[in-house]
Amino acid sequence: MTGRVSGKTIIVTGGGGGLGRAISSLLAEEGAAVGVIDVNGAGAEDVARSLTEDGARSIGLGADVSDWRAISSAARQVGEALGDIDGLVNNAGVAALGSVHEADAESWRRIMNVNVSGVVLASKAVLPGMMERRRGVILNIASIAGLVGIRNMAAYCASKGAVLSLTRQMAADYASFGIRINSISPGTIASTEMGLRLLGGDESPEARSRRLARYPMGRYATAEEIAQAALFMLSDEAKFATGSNLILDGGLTAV
Ligand code: 1HS
Repeated sequence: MTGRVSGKTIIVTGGGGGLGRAISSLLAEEGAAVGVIDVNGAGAEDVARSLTEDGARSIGLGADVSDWRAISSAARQVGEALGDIDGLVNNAGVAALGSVHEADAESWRRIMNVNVSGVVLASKAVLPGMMERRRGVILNIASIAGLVGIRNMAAYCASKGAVLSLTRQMAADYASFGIRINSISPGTIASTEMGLRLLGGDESPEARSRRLARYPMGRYATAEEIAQAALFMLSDEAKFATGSNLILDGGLTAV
C-alpha cells in the first residue's frame, strides 16, 4: 500500500457493486476512509464490511441518489462516522437499451434522474462543507456514451453527455474554492452487472460482434483498470486537473 489517498474521507455512490465496489476497494487499499452508498443497502453494507475486515475505515448505507432527503442524510451520516468529506465519486448509474422512436417515458425519466439529477444531488450534499473547508474533489463517472453516439442507447448517451457538461460547469463554479471536479469516461466493463446486462441482452450476434469490433484493443475494460483512473483523479497527483475528462476505452473514441 502506497497511501495515495491516505487521510481522506471519500463517498462512493453506487459503491455496493460493480465498478463502485472496485473503486471503493482500491481507495480503501490506498488509505481512504470510504462511505459506501448504494440504492441496494445490503450491497453497500457488505462492501463496507469487507473493507473494514481488511483494516480500512468504512460505513455502508442504503440511499437512492435521485432522492434528496435520502442522499443528503446518507452523506451527513458518512461525515459523522468517518469525518469531513474530502471526496465524492458520483458512480451510481443505470442504463437501458432503446432508440428515441421507441423511448419509454418511465425508463427515460429513471435514467435521467439517477445519472444526471443523482450527480447534482449527491454533489449538493457535500459541496457546502467542501466550500467551507476550501478543499475537495468530485469525480463523475461519465462514459464514452457521452462522447459518441452508441446505437440503441439514446437515454444513456443523453444522460452521460449531461454529466460531461455538468463536470465542466461545476469546475468553473468551484475552482476558486479549491474544489476539483473531473470525470472519467469508460467504455463497456464486461464484468459488472451493467456490462453483463448490456452484453448479455437480446441483441443479435451481429450487433454484439459489431460492438466489440469498435474497440481497437479487441476487448472490454476490467473494473480494476477503471478504478485505477478514479484513484488517480482523487489523489493529489491530479491536483492541477479540473474540468477534465479522462477517457479509458481501449482506443474506441480515437479511431
Ligand atoms: C455501459 C457503458 O457505459 C456503455 S458505453 C459503450 C457501449 S459500447 O461501445 O461498448 O457498445
